[in-house]
Amino acid sequence: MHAQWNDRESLVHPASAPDYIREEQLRALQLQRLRAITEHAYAHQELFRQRMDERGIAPADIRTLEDIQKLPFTQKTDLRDTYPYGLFAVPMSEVVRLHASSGTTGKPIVVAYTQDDIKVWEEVMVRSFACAGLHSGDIIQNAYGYGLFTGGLGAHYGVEALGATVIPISGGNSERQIMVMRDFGATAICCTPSYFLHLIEYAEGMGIDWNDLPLRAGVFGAEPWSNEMRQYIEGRTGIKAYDIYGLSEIVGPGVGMSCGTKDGLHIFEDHFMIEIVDPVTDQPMPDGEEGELVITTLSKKAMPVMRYRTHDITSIIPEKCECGRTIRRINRIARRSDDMFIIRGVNIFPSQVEAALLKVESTLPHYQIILTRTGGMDQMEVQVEVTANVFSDTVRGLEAVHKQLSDAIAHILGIRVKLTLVEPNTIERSMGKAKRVIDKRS
Ligand code: DLL
Repeated sequence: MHAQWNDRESLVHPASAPDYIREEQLRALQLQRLRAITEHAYAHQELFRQRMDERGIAPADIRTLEDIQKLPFTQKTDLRDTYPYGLFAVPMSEVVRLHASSGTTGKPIVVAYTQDDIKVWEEVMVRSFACAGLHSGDIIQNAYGYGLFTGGLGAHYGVEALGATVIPISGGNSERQIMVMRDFGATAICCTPSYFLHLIEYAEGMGIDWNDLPLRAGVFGAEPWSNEMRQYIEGRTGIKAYDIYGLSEIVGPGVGMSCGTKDGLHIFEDHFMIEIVDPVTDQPMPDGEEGELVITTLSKKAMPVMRYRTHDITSIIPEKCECGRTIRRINRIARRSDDMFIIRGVNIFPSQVEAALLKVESTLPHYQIILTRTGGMDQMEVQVEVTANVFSDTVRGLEAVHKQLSDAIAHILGIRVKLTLVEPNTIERSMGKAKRVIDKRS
């Protein structure tokens, strides 16, 4: 019989060893890598060198991990302004792969990998899958989109490096997804949580009983999703829903991953150094306090990214994890600092609306927020799907659900907003990242 590894057993995948190393060893390794990558970026990235010179800082000034605070930040605009290849730090002959992220506005950003960078990416993906208790013998359906988006190929090569079986189905064509899931006996699926919600409905429409499928885990990420959403998915399907985090600028998926304890995401700190800063003052925040996640790639050669401002809001969990991993955790990323909008002076994040909606039964977790401006005032409408039986209920029944939802939203947001209940399948489904906010203000 083959040896198997998983989260709880003492036998772990060999690639996961750094997840368990002693803290002092980890910090020493980080410092060594931070110094090397600072030198590499200084020598080969003009923008970084210029900024260092302006500040009068040299790579040799990095003597401790705290010295990272001396380094300049990198912003998304830096990647756009140097489009396409301006931040590459190796000759093109060493670049074996490009990916790109389109974002919502303007030019895409382009990211590059050397052969070694790809190996690191595979390694952190193997470690991510191991966090979900997956191993060789598992059949993993990869429904992240293949192409320039990092989700598809990132997960794909991770599954292969794990020694499990990958089904490279990519996103979309829900009927085929369900057929393949059932007929090929998928034991895990990778996709965005919003696409999985869509698959849940689809499967149930096809008369599938989740208990009849071998599917036991979902590796969901690429967009914010709430803990309530996780509970909903797990309750509805009986699978375990894991949270995988990453971003194109850093590597793609595999920067962090939740483990069996489900409390936060472990960051693969030997390759990614994390800081939390106050998004306004740029000052470091103590562990446990919320701020913007800043990430430095410690080993990426083709395109090192120093102190990247992710705009993702989270905090470092100070406590050690029960799973035994020594690498630190951050809290689930429920929002981005640039997701926020202001209605009647109140700061609002889409994730707050999601949490409110999922507290009330008879709503489906399909919702959209529509922002409009009338007479200089911003207005917000929440459209949410409710189950078919609510719709076929009496007017009084419908009103009761409306009131319950309206109260739940008002309770969380602190203001009342327009709420519209819509029939199932009214809100457009996404194959990848869901579009929660439709901004019609400009
Ligand atoms: O979404 C990479 C990825 C692919 C991650 C597949 C996980 C799974 P980008 O398209 O560059 O890369 O988008 C990165 O998506 O800054 C977060 O705002 C958001 N995001 C990614 N994962 C999560 C998550 C990929 N688990 C941006 N929770 C990031 C919350 C997430 N937000």
